[in-house]
Amino acid sequence: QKVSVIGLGYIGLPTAALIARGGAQVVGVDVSAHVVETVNSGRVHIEEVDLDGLVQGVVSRGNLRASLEVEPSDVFIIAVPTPVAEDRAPDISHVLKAARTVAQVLKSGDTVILESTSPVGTTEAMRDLFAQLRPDLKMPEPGVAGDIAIAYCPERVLPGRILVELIDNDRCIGGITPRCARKALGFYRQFVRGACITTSARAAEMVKLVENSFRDVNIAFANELSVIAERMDIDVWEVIRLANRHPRVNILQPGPGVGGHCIAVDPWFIVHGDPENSRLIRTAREVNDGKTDYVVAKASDLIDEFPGEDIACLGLAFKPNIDDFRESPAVKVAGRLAKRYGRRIKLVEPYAHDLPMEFAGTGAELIDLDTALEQCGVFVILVDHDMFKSVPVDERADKAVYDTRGVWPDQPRRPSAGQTAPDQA
Ligand code: SAJ
Repeated sequence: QKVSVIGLGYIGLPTAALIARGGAQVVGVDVSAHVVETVNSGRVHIEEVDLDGLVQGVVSRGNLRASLEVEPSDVFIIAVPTPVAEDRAPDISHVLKAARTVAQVLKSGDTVILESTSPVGTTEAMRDLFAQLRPDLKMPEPGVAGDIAIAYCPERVLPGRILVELIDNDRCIGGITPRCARKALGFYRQFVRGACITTSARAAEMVKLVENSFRDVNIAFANELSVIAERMDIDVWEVIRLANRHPRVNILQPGPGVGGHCIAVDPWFIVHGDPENSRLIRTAREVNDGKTDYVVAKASDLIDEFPGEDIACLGLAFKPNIDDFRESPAVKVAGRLAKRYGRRIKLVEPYAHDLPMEFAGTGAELIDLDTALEQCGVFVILVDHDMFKSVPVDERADKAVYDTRGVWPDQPRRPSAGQTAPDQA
């Protein structure tokens, strides 16, 4: 069996490597010569737990190689980016471009699976494109077997756990026809341990969008609560902890906004598909994006109470304990503070080797946590890395802290410059 994976990104490369480990001949196709060279030399261009060893193994055994060109295969998996444009419209141009290259080498008996997060109707659009480019092939239709099988099968893996979740998670497999779904099911069965459940391509497309929108709406609820509680002078973390003792309540955690490239993006695909009826989903997006502006304003208020003191921004990653800074609200907040306060801003990020480009020319610098505790009087906590949780209260009792993640719940309030501490009065 020969499998081609188009797009060697965060999903495509781990998927290609896993299938190769199962013994198939896998060709990973990418538009970047750098990516192709890196993979062919047995190395990886992305950070993911255990991926480097896996890729090195399958490349050295000859089961995986990378190429700039699509080759004839039995199965094609398309895993290319589907970003949103400025106007929030989904951009499926990379999917259609990949489908065009696949169309050139398609033959009877092949299976084409789209894995990219896509607006509802994209898999059908892909079928129409194949029909147009390859009139010699019979397309699958209700009641017609067709010469090829076309399916949509979203991934739902969590960065940092991709290799485990690719195998263990349940998969939802949407066929253009039930027969197509069964063909794709046979393929995934070879390496997925989770349940594989078949449905239509349109339903499967919507399932992926709905999963991430569900999370976005629930995070928005927590973020809205955090603002309300702050105005009421109530500790939101305590409220959430206590409310979650109810057997049917499970409130998520507030933060400085929602990062990553899925949860903050996918809900727009639904909103774009039916703007009139997606009021809650749209509002959740606005609440989560608005939380980032709110945090910048609140942090600035605190900083202005302590003129002349250095400010430590703790964390830049988009979530705890990972080294992924893409679409990170922490980078947005710290970046805006750095533009405003310049060299007073010190960044503490144990997972960063260099300063992200957002900080170029601002004078902000990376320092370690111990130095920050020695030098900085104001702390803005943006990411709940385990390392930050380890600072005991006596090491930070004299700091002014704005904690967006509830990392230091026992932090005493520091009186503003000019005010006297109660115990010194
Ligand atoms: N976040 C909060 N509060 C929370 C939980 C998360 O503020 O209580 C924030 C995080 O800090 C982060 C953002 O949300 O900035 C997203 O993080 P995440 O851990 O919720 O999700 P991702 O983006 O790493 O991965 C998501 C997952 N989807 C769901 O959990 C429904 C993953 O399963 C998907 O495969 C992935 O999106 C994707 O590729 O679509």
